[in-house]
Amino acid sequence: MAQAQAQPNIALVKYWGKRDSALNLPASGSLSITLDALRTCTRVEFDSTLAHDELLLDGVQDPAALVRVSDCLDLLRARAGIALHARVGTRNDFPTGAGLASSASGFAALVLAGSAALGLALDPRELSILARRGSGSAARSIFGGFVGMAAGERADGEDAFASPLLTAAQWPLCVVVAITSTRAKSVGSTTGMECSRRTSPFHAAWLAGADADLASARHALEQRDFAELATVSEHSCMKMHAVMLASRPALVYWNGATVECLNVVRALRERDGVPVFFTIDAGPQLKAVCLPSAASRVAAALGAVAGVESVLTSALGPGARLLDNVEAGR
Ligand code: 2P0
Repeated sequence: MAQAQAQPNIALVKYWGKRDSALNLPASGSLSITLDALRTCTRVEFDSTLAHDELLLDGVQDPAALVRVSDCLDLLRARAGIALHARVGTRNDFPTGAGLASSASGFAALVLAGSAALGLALDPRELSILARRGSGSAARSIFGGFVGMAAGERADGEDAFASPLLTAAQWPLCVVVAITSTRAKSVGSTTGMECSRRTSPFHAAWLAGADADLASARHALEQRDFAELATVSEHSCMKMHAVMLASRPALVYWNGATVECLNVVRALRERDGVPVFFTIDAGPQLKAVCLPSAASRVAAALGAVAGVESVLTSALGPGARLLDNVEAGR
């Protein structure tokens, strides 16, 4: 038995599209920040009396999630040469499946707890590769701070893993999340990105621009250039949503409050000189990235937008880690 904690990450240069669905290989690299304030705790216990894997997600059985969890556990069992089934309990202290990257933190915590429970001593790169098999964005939540995800070129995916770029302490930015709906999204990311790959006329252009966006974001990190990071992050976000909107059927992850939050962030920066930019994922929440000195002003402005249910402020956080004493998944 082992327990692990992981946090969601938010991509600044986005991942939307795969080069291989079976191995879950991204078609382009991405760059993310790992949050501190949203947490997933997962407990994995292998038990010889179980006839199949069991999963409780926030205390409730979830057959669809169990299939993905079992597939991921199969990879760990194969590595360990062990056929035992497992009892998995996982809890999020934030809404699941609502564009807050619960699959990222979930699969990062699962592979770390599962590998430890089986006595596998995997290095972070191996954990990242295994987490990627569960969910592409989970490869990044193995690490804290700023994280780069390589698309890789190999057919076996062994070069498609994440690695740390800067620690949270090296550039302590803040993220203000404007929660505009806590309902689970209607089209999940895996289905949505496959729809975009097949049908969006903008998909090829999206992939063609990824390396330039990654280079700009890496340069911004090296220089701690907030303005450059803001420009490339908003551009990557808007291009991804353009790909989604041009898919058939159209993928519209925003609601009215999302758009109003976007306008508020742009006005704060362009009219008032506040160091803040936005990013939005496959869900209606807006994430505003800012310097810590601006966090309370950004939170107040977003909290005043009609339709914003709540606002959550987070620092950047550490990567996935094993826990000793937390009652995860009970
Ligand atoms: C990202 N997203 O880079 C992008 C931006 C959502 C929008 O990675 O199919 O749940 O499990 O690999 O990891 C969400 O995708 O998708 C995601 P799968 P995942 O953060």
